[in-house]
Amino acid sequence: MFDLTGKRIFVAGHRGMVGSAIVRRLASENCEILTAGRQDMDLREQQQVRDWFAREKPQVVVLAAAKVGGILANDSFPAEFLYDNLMIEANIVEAAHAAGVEKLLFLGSSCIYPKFAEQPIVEDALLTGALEPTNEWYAIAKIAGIKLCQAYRRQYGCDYISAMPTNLYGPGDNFDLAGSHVMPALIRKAHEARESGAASITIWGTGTPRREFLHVDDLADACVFLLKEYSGTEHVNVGSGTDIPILELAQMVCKAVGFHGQIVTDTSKPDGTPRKLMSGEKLAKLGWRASIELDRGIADAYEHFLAGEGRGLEQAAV
Ligand code: GFB
Repeated sequence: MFDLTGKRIFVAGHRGMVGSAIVRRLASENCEILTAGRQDMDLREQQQVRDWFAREKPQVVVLAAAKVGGILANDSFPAEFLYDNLMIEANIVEAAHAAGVEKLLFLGSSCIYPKFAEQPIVEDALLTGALEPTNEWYAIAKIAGIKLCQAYRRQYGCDYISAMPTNLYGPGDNFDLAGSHVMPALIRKAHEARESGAASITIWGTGTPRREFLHVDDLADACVFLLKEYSGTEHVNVGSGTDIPILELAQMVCKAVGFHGQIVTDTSKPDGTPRKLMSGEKLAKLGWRASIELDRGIADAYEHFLAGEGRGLEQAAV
């Protein structure tokens, strides 16, 4: 439906895990990739974003820039998670419209859905119930992003679409234990425990919440697929189709890393949503499915960790 050949494509957030995966994936699309560092523009500053778009004239935008973090970071910095994300989205969508961008893909998160949504969660479940409190600020910003795309489509006819990925992991992840998501935290904890000969690792919460994990290279492939093949008002879920309890994930990570000690739970830390398995039916009908199995994905993520790729690794014993 939409040809990327020769297009000037701006990947906002190219230094992050998602943005960098999208840049890698776009390298085989015969297009021109545009990126901007913090020194070029602060995405929270409207005038800077407007000026950059007017100067660089991108034809396609992938909005992968966001303030992101795991359950504790979300819970600890509500103002930043709400303000930064609202500003980034609003500035980019408005500047894209002003600059005549032909196609824009906005990336959200599965935490936009109600805490107790029926599983697997279909796209229609949006705004049908209360959100999970640990990440409601981030979720509200992401819901606003979907609505921005819908509003600009409705009022101006812009071809702006949204994708909602599930919990992501892979190369370039954040391994800072205070801010990270569960996968990089477990990789780091298991690795450091093996290296130091520790008897156990501690995981947060009860270990019973279930999560659906998608390797970021699969997400990047889905993003390119959606840019080419999808044009519609409704957002599209992007997942792997299966979820597992956190304790089981911890066991898989320990096996991949070669740590054979105990896994202890710290129930003073939050569990968050009990389950958020998304329905991938809409995307499957369009013709896309994930291809990286969880065990292979974990091995790949661990290899990149060992290579020192990722953020928050300064104190890690890599
Ligand atoms: O990945 P995570 O931080 O985010 O946590 P959410 C997932 C589950 O893993 C929770 C447990 O039940 C955590 O309690 N967990 C166990 C750990 N050990 C650890 C650990 O060492 N570190 C971390 N971080 N978790 C986020 C949202 O929710 O998911 C964001 O806050 C976003 O808004 C993101 O949507 C995808 O899945 O709970």
